[in-house]
Amino acid sequence: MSKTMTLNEFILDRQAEFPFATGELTRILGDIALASKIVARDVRRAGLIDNILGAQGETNIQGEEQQKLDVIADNQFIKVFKHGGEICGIASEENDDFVAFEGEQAMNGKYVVLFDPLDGSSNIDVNVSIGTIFSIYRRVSPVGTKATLEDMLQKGTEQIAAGYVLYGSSTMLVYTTGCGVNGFTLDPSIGEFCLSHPDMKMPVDGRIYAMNEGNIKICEQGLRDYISYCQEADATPLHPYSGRYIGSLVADFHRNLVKGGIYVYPDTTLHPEGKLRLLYECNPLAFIAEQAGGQATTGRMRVLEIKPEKLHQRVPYYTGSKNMMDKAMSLLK
Ligand code: AHM
Ligand code: MG
Repeated sequence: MSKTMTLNEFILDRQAEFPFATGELTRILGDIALASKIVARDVRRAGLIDNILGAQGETNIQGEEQQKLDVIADNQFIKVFKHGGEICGIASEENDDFVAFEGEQAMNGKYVVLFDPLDGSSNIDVNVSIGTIFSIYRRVSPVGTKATLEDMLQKGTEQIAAGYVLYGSSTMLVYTTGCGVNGFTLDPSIGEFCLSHPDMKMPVDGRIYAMNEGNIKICEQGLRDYISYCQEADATPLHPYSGRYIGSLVADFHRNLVKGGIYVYPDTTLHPEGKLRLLYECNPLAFIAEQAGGQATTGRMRVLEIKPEKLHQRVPYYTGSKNMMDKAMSLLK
């Protein structure tokens, strides 16, 4: 039987692949794993504990109703990052502005983390999979000063590492540092993430499409044509494709990463810029998709090459298996 490899052991083993191998990234990933274990524990017991389920009673800057678990997860990640010492600032879906950490140790931190603490909020109360998405950048402002907006508004191509945690039937952490994608499953009996999905590759083809088809009449004709193509009975031996839409980006993305598929959240007349946020939803998953052999675009351009203009910028989003993406892009053009 092969030896179980924990996330910590794996990160230490791979530390040399990281361009600035000083141990800091190792500690940041360790912090993310720690915070996500605490969030996973809260998610697992959500229905049993008072004051965890339901709406917080506030809306975030994007006008979306915050759930209590959104806020609990956000606070948990910020707490861990603040105490870690490697990070000079963060930006998250739940905070209107970015947060520059105070204090000498934090200002000497070389990294920023952008994250969506609990993605798929509408699924929290109904016991459906949700996730955390994160993206790590090296700061562009001088070390020893406070983090700036410019540290946050970097192109996705500048990501040092990115990943997600899926709170599903098991809890999984999947990440990349630009040298492939690896997945770890939380073994609750020992409280450790263990390597379960080494060197993940997104199948080149697939037969699953994920889109909120309630939006089909308010999206562009090219996408309507693509969805019709997915539904054709005999266009290829894989047809008709299966429609699967969980409504939690992390869960839909993870399924497509494992089985092959395409995920689409387009611009619509309701969401003219798209719905998903570039910095802490689209970019991290685009980095993982590309590292696994898949693609991620806005329908017009590669997501990772967009120069962000604002923290909560939205973009149309298409990501998935290479051949499915090629077909979709050809119809959009
Ligand atoms: P959230 O971060 O507020 O949860 O919003 C993002 C979510 C994605 O996880 C999901 O794919 C999408 O919004 C679902 O939107 P819709 O309900 O419009 O289909
Ligand atoms: Mg989200």
